[in-house]
Amino acid sequence: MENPACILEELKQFVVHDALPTVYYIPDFISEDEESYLLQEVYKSPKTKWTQLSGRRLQNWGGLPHPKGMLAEKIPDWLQAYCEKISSLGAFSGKMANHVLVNEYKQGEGIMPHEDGPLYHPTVTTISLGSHTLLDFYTPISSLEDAVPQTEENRYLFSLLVRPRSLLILQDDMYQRLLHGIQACAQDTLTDKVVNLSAAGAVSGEKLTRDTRVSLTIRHVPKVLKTKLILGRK
Ligand SMILES: O=C(O)CCC(=O)C(=O)O
Repeated sequence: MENPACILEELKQFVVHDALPTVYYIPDFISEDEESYLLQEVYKSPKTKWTQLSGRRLQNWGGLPHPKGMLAEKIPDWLQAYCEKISSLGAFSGKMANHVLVNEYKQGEGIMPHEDGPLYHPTVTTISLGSHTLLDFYTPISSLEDAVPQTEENRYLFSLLVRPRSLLILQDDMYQRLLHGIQACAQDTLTDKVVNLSAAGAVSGEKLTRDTRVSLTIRHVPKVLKTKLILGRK
C-alpha cells in the first residue's frame, strides 16, 4: 500500500516549536508491552549481529548504505512492523523505511556529534527503549575564519529529552543543517536548553539518571541495488 507523501495532519500537534524546523516528539508512541517485546527481540539476536564501537554497540538491519547503492537484506518481522508503522505516518515522503540501526548505550555511554549524511532520505526516526537520553544539537564547524573559537561548547544549540517509548522524527534543517550527539554521562540535569521539556513531562532543574538505552533508528535508503537471484542449474 502507498504511504502518505507528507507527514499526517494529526502529527502536527507534536511539532517542537522551540527547535529548528522540523522536530516531531511523540511520547508513548509504543506501549510498555511493545517496549518489552522489542527489547527481548534485540537481545535474542545472534551475538554476531552486534558490532562493538567505542562507547556503544550496534546492530545493522536492512543492508549497508553505500554511495553505489545498498545491497538490501530482509528486515526481520519484529522490526519490519515498525518500519511500516512509521512509514504509514508519511515520514519518508511516501517511501517505505528499509534500514534500521539498533544502538545500545550502557549508562555513561554516548555518541559523538555527527550528521547522518546523504545516503539516507533526509528524515531520521527514532524509537527509544529502556531509558531516556538527551540528544544534543550543534552547528557544524564553519569553514569561515571566526574570532570565536569553534569549540563543541560554542557550537552547542539545544537538546531534546527523549523518553523511553517515544518516537522522534527529525527532518529539514534539523536533519540537513545540524549535528546531533549524546554526551557520555550517567545523569542529566535538565535546563531551559531542553526545548521539549513540557512535551516530555519534565521541568527545568530536574535530574534524571540514565539506564541502558536501546534506540531503533529507522530510515529510508533511496539507492538500493537490484540483485539478481542466481539459481543453480538442476
Ligand atoms: O541513539 C540515538 O538516538 C541516536 C543514534 C544516532 O545518531 C545514529 O545512529 O546515527
